[in-house]
Amino acid sequence: MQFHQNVDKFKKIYSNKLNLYTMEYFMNQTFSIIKPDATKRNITGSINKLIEKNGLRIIAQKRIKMTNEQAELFYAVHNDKPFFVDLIQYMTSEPVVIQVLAGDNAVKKYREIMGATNPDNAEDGTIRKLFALNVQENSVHGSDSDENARKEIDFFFNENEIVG
Ligand code: IDP
Ligand code: MG
Repeated sequence: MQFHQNVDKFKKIYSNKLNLYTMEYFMNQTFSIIKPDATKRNITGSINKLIEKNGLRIIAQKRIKMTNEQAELFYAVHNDKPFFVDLIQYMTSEPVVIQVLAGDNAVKKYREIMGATNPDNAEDGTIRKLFALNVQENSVHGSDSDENARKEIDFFFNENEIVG
């Protein structure tokens, strides 16, 4: 009896701790793409420099050529938009660098570092203000919520490729 009670108690504490760690782990990661306009112009290092200078860590990174299927699934929320077909064509036109970034409030922080979707509206010093060519060729993607960050990371990375 005593033994079982202790086991239950241990399990309860352990699983609460695990949830806390898991929540913290998830809340501090975001998914990033250095887009075709940037890989084409050979400025992935300049973008990474800004990411690191602003306090985020690149804890996973690989260069891929996105397939049509990957791009269509990844941008499925935009499939009713007038720019969708062009967007898929663009995202598959050149290699991209996909990344997992870590740091406090990584999602929000990276959106700030990136700047507004349209570089004309982006703040000075942001990646998009500095490097984007136009509203489509805007150099980077960053997740817009913790939930989407998780989905996007899981879509492109295996757990053993993320090595904080
Ligand atoms: P975000 O990348 O800032 O989150 P979203 O609205 O999610 O912006 O759009 C996804 C991507 O689709 C943009 O980063 C950009 O490449 C492209 N895009 C968004 N709006 C337009 C537009 O009005 N014209 C052309 N491309 C667009
Ligand atoms: Mg978006």
